[in-house]
Amino acid sequence: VKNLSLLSPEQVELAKMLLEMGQSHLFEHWPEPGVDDDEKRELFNQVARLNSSYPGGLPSYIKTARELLADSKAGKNPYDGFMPSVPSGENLTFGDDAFIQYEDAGVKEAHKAAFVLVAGGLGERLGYNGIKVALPSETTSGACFLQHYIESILALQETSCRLAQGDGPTEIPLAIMTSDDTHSRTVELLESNAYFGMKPTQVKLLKQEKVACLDDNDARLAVDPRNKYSIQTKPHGHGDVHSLLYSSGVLKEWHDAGRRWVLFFQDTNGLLFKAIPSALGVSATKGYHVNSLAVPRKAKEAIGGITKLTHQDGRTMVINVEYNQLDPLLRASGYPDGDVNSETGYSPFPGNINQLIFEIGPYLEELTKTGGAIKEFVNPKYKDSTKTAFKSSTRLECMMQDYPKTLPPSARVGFTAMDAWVAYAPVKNNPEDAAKVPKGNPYHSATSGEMAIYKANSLILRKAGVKIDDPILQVLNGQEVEVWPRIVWKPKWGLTFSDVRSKVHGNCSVTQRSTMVIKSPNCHLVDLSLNGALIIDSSDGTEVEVAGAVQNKGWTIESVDYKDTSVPEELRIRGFKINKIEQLVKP
Ligand code: UGB
Repeated sequence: VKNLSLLSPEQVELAKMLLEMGQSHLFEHWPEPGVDDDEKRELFNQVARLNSSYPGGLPSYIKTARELLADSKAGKNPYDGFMPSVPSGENLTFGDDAFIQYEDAGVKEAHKAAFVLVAGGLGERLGYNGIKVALPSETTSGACFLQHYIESILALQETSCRLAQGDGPTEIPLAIMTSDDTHSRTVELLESNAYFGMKPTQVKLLKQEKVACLDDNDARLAVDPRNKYSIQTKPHGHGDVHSLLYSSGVLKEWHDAGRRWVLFFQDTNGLLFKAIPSALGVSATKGYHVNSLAVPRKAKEAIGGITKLTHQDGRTMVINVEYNQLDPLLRASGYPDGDVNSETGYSPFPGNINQLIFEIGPYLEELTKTGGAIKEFVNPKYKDSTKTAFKSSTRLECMMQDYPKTLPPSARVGFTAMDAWVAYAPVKNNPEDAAKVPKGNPYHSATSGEMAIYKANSLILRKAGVKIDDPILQVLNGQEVEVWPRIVWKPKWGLTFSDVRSKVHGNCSVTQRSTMVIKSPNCHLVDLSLNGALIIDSSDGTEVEVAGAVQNKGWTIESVDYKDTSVPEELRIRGFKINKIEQLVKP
């Protein structure tokens, strides 16, 4: 009480709220006024931040935490009463007629879209010291993920706006969710690279705040072990993106500007934009309010499964069930073997890749009701079976793909499934963990993420009529991967399959040892026979024709050990580096 005199009227109100919410331990042992006064006020500054950044404030956070902790103690299953089944969705095959039609529809629609990159995670599983969006998506061109994403959005923008002929929005905005762990390094990356060609005003950064940690089942807020005048905090998860888009007013701004779609994506998937146009076309054609991109998923693979859940009371929803929950849910629902591969070699539940497309109108309407609050969960590690004490403090968490959980059954929620080779190759696992992945399951490492880009580009060119040699198998950082020719192109050259097909002519061929980098948006390959390295580099729009035989020593792949600290970390984690021995540069 004596310390109250140190506080502003607003801070006094916060102190009362904390008392009412059973949080007096945060200040009841404080020394007399005159000792650590600034630190005491700082605690209340932190309380104010924690209170304002959570929908419903701290009282709501503490109340939800008590409920979820009680459920967890009682061993309540969040899926109680629900029966899982395989949902139906749109299955696309890259390059066939339906795919091309959806791509065309998606590209037309894209100028009415806005993109949201969730990049607040540190990527603990990868263990990389920098931010993940700064990692090269592949080391042949060296373009980092953020550059690749921005150039892909700009390519979409250019084509889509040209088709729209001034009808509707003329720019595609990008919002990036950051956190204290990633914010300043993301700003630095953008600023030191002139926003990779985007207008700075086109990019909005939304920083997520961490949430308070909890010490016990009564949801007593945890005092930071390093500072008794501070509450310990941890990340709340990517689900924060919804409340941030709402509270910042960004979503409303997009809606008012006539935008129709918002597309969410993750920090390290170099294939994603090959799948975006067609998936957006599916959303527009089918009128999906929520569309999740999915890929075939190996049973027990560490990605969520898209599942139809039917409750005893008749409610149904199509939702991601996280990988650690799908197997127990199936076992409890009459599938004694749990999550197992079917005769196709894959789990019947498509894998969620957390690429989500929402229609803005219904999304904004829903957020106006919920403030963007997403169903949360808690995952305390208990000391013993009495479940009364935790090994370390816990916190509430939320996931962006849980958004449909609060939607009425009338909402149109679907998914679009595509082969993984064209849609999903994230960089999430460190070399050691990747090398332990069961044979046949994807590694999701920097090695596999890069090799997947070469494979996808090679297969796309094959479909466009180029003769591409088969890959060789190589073991890099303990992972056996297919090494295809290192073919990469700028998004402006080959945004869609139709674009690629229109730029390949006659009998072209590429050997496995070859490298091809296409930087020119308007380059045509005519009867090209490549055995070596070829760089086509004129960034203006002039037409370049590359024809005939190209033969040189080329670029080779040299393996490096991830433990070799003389090699830069971003190369070490992929287990190889590229030796640029000889190349032909055109024009
Ligand atoms: N992220 C944030 O922006 N803020 C946070 O607080 C946390 C993360 P992870 P996760 O695609 O394989 C998801 O850690 O959560 C960003 C799906 O839940 O890489 O383990 C972070 O920067 C799962 O269903 O993934 O698993 C990154 O961009 C499955 O689809 C993104 O959120 C899985 O991804 C994902 O964070 C997958």
